[in-house]
Amino acid sequence: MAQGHGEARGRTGRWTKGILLLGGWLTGCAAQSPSILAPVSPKGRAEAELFWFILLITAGVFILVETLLLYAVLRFRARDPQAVPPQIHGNNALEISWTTATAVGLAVIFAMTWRTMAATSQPPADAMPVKVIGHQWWWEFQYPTLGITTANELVIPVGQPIRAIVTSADVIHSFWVPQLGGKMDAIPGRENTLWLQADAEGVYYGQCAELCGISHANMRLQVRVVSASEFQRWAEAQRAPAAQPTDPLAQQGYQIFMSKACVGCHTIDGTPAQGKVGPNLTHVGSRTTIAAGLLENTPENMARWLEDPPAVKPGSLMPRLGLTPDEIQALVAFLSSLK
Ligand code: HEC
Ligand SMILES: [Cu+2]
Repeated sequence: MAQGHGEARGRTGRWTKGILLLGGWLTGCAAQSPSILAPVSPKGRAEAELFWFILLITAGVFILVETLLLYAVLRFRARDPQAVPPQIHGNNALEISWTTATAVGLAVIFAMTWRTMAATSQPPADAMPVKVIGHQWWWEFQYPTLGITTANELVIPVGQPIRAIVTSADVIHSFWVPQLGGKMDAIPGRENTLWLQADAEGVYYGQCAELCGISHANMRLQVRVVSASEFQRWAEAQRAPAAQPTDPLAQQGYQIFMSKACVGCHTIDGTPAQGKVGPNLTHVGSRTTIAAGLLENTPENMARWLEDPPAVKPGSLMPRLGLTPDEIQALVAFLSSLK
């Protein structure tokens, strides 16, 4: 008796623990990771609401159908295996009513989806344009009205609607920042529009969402949402040409940069380097990460990257350039000075 009681308690305990774990996991997902269920934009909110609405309808249908099914199975089960049940055709009234109910349910879902799409597919007219260009395996951001080009970290003012014009320089990518709303394909030769707008300051993580080659999973991005005044300061700093290196090591790094293949692939505004293959490095020192969110932007990581990019990011289109440790040290000093 006592033993049976303990066993039952053990079982309830396991169930409780299981439910708590599941609940914790679900809320954890919603609260911390970049989840579509923790939206911080008008578009993301509309989409999340649609999701919950459809989930509610479909969960209701599921529970109703499963309950009726269980009821029928139990209530009408064969008690005598030999007996042949009555052979009936069916019930026209029932069949017509559940077909109609299903059609009405689907029509409601269709109408709600249509409404959400219509409300979110275009940004407001006063939106600030930003060109989002997918590259294997990094993101380029151009602000045509501000004359700024940067990479992998999109900085926007809080509350400001953005018209993201999404395209690609090579293969098909997909721009996705879950908390700011749905994905948008980045297709070469085509410009797709996406409404971005963030209600709260903070950093929102994104990721390429279309398999685009070997380092697809290493094609991350951040949207850094800042106050209007901070954005103003950031934009002014970004618009300025590159800082002149002052300390001797950084000056040496500048010379190395300008004499190597770097100039063929990278632009540094205000210098002869005007390459367009890789990220614009004019203010690379102001970014918090390098290599599309793979590495924190520290001197050690910059050195690691310059030594052997494909070892950090498989398939990297920046090749290993055979730099000596001294050259790397000087280049790191120069690049870190480009705030
Ligand atoms: C063949 C073209 C090419 C050459 C040459 C090249 N790079 Fe790159 N570089 C790239 C590409 C492409 C990326 C983006 C890699 C990625 O994130 O997938 C990159 C990324 C970088 C980054 C990281 C930037 C960021 O914001 O993530 C730095 C720093 C950099 N290169 C410096 C250099 C230096 C210094 C040289 C010369 C020694 C050089 N590169 C030569 C193509 C090139
Ligand atoms: Cu991609």
